[in-house]
Amino acid sequence: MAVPSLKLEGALARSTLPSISILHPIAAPRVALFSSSPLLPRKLLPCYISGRSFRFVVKASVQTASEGLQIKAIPTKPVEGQKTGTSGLRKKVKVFQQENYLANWIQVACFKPFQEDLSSICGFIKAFPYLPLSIAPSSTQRRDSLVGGEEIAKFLMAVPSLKFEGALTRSTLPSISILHPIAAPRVASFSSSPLLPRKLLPCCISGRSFRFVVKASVQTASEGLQIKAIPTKPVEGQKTGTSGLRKKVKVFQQENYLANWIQALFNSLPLEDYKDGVLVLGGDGRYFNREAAQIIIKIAAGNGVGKILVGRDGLMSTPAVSAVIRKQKANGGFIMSASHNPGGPEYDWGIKFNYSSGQPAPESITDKIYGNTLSISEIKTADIPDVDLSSVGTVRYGNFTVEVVDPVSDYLELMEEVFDFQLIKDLISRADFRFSFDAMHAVTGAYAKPIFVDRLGASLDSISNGVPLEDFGHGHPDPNLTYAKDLVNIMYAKDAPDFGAASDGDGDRNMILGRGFFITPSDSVAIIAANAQAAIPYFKDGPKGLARSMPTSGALDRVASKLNLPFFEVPTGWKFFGNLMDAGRLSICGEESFGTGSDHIREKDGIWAVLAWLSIIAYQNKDKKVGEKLVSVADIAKEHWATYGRNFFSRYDYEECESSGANKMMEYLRDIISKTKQGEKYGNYTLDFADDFSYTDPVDGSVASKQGLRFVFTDGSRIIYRLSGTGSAGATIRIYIEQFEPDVAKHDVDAQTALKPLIDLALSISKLEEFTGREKPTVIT
Ligand code: VG1
Ligand code: CO
Repeated sequence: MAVPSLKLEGALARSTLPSISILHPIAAPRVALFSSSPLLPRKLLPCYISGRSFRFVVKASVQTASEGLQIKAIPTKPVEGQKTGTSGLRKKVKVFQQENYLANWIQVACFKPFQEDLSSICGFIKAFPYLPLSIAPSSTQRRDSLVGGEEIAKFLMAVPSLKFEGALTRSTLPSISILHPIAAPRVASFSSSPLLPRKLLPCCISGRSFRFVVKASVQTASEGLQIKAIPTKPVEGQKTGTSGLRKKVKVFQQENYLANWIQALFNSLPLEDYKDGVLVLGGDGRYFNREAAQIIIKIAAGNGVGKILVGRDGLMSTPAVSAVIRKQKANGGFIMSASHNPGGPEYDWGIKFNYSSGQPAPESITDKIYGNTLSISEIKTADIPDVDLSSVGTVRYGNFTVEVVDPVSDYLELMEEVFDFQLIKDLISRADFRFSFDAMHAVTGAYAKPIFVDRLGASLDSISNGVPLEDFGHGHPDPNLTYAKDLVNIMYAKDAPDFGAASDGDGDRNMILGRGFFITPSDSVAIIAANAQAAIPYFKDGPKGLARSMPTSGALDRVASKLNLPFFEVPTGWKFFGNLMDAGRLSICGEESFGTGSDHIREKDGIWAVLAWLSIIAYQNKDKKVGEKLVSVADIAKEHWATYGRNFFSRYDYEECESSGANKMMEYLRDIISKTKQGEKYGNYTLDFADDFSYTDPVDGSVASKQGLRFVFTDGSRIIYRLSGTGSAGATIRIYIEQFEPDVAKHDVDAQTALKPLIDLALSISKLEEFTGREKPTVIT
């Protein structure tokens, strides 16, 4: 008070205490004038201390007993003319004052569709920013809304298990949102913040089935955030591979290892791409994610990011991060995952960065990051406490906000737009259809129940390994025939379900199985593309174009040519599809490595693929009566082969070979390729050409070279050799083998049998055993 023209703002609630700040009159000349609002009910008047040169505004809080909530059903009659216009329902105040006029509209517009459609109520709330006026009115012009606010609040309280979160100050009012209890089961508990003194309990009105949490706004001056510059030194080897940076956990645990890479990333981005912007943060739940999340949050704050949206418990699948970036118009996002690589203190960790359309960072950015990791000298980090990620809510430090969000809701909403959920639900609820999903103890565990069980009516026991664990239950969360053994056993057992699927660590891969029948990922994308227009509402106008990674089989090419669609062949890694999608030239694409997806986001999407298959099966069986034989997964595949021919395909993986042997083998093959001539004989095959695949992006002209060694024969058969770019130790050699078979009579042959001559040829050309000492592959797909 002795300081001339100093203003001080504080609050009564525990949650607002950290917000107390001294605002310099020049730096922040105005504080919110709550006390001057004529709309505040008298009993909730803010405390107000005023001196000539000093003012202290204390915000009030509300607390009601939890059992006191009585719900009345009031009979009413319809009133004509309540049609909403361009922006809500507008009438003279006198009209609204008629008995039940407003009440009728609220009941019908908001709560009738509530069971079916949460989005309509959210839309309503967004259109009604002054909703909590009865609690915290803030504007003189809205006096009449005060009545509305009170009435709406009563209706809200009558809706079972609805949670409502609002804020006291004018500036935070538009942020009020209704959180669905399933989509967002918990609201922030401010009281748990260690920063809040006990005596200042948060405001809270609570009913048995309704809770109203009033958050006080935190208005710290930006000066409140302390940024430290920590000196650091470059570390070798932080070059990103096919999909982000992947190393052993122990490597990431070295001092500043992760921090260096994150800072190098900020050093590589244009300032306007993150300053005061929004970034998303999610992960697959693996070991080290908790520590990593705090490091990333602090460095983001230290570099001037405005807001981080984090999945609850740090969880969010790769496709969901992509969806949230797009939906929330974020500048980008981090995914803490080494995907299909195993997790735990002795295993792998990884980090990926996605850009503003949700796509994995292009090589132009990842190359820059790598360059910056070699010259880094300082890490900018904010001096803030670890953020509690265990419940949904918002914390603010100066101009920096961390919002913990439900990892499922935005993603689920998108899936409901893409697919006909009723069609799928009708299939799943049939007594003669059984479904099994294996989340492999990875991130899709968090999505499987809300989507398959709660929304689509699958039984709870159709989900296995549905709880994300830090070490994936000692498993290798890679949905293939070797590592998803549990599901394979279920699907090849005597009384197997009709449909089985699994997803990987971060939820972007999928494996599709029928009863005793494996769908290769190369066939899967082709079958989805061929059926999409009929079975999936998102593609009702037909796909714009199709694409596959180079080693993926040519099954998709045949669909593109039959449907007369633009077609693209890109290098391995999803980042190559994004430009084509942004340019509106590509809708459906896939990789042989169990990745399938579309332009609904910019990542491959495991759950999307499962829903796509369920849609196709549902569509083909929609007129089937109980007792009639259903069209099975195998029927769909065989029918497809009969129409397009079958591309036999197999991949041999030799994991964790000695790097030097593997590199020598690749050099040896490059040397052979440089000497090959068209027309040369390789056993029964005649060489068309051999090369090291190179790709020029048709949108931005960027070139990616050395993307895989190919031997292509005159009958279209191919042998491809690549080194994996996602391993964390040694080298993984992948050999891809493909042969086309037009003759339906030969379609039932086992792929390994059909491809035997070509596989033998692949091993002999490369002298693989000689170079690596490996007699057998680790995984055969
Ligand atoms: C592998 C796959 C590739 C996929 C990549 C990331 O890469 O072959 O198709 O895009 O993993 O998938 P590589 O370089 O190991 O062959 V994921 O689900 O690990 O992010
Ligand atoms: Co993955």
